[in-house]
Amino acid sequence: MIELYLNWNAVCAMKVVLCLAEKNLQPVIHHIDLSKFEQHAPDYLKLNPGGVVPTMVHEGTVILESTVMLEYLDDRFPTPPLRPADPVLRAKMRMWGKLVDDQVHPSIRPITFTQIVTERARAMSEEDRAAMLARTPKKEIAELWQRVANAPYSDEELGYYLHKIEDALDRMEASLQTSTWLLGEQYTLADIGMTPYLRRLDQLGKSALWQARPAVVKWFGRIQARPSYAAMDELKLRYAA
Ligand SMILES: N[C@@H](CCC(=O)N[C@@H](CS)C(=O)NCC(=O)O)C(=O)O
Repeated sequence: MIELYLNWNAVCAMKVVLCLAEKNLQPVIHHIDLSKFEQHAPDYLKLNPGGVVPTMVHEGTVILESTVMLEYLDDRFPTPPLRPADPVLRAKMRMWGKLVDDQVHPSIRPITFTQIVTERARAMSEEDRAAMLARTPKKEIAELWQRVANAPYSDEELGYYLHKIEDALDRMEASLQTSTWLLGEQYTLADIGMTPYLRRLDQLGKSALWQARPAVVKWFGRIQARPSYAAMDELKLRYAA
């Protein structure tokens, strides 16, 4: 049995949802309502001391970090394989994973917070916000709340983060000009890693970012046509308030 703690709207959790769907595996889902700060509940922090989703539990082992979960799933459930066999391509796959974790994810956070958290952050009383922030294990997440509540990101700052995302889109465009998927003709964890971020940008009304990148446009069309894509929307239907 695979247990997955997630929130329907968490981009990194959606990577794992996609991977499970591609492998036709049905996890037991524990929905963590981030808007109610269930990620800070003591029992959840025992599993995930960083107070973030996703968390995966398999055969009594807790696995953290979505990119690590993807490789674990491919190790334990190798059919269909979602990693290339060739070591060079496998290294490239891990480079995509690093790009997502180190560049894309941190850049999309201030954009997401600005668009969808600002109102909530400002509606909270100073006291409630201070208490919530004191409970937030990851200081970079607390900082995002502080910024959108008190010192909104400037257009220049948001432009910097968009530039980081465009850099990733440029890399995608370059790879996809000669292949169907990011690493060639095999759909892999590299494609899975990028997918929820384009979906998020699309939801934030930012799909114009890739309209001038035709290979990315076609790739995203192919991605959306895969049955696994619907698994993310199903979670939204099930859990979005
Ligand atoms: N590197 C972690 C990042 C986890 C992360 O940042 N999760 C976000 C949602 S995508 C979260 O749980 N945020 C909690 C919060 O906003 O309090 C991973 O890939 O698993």
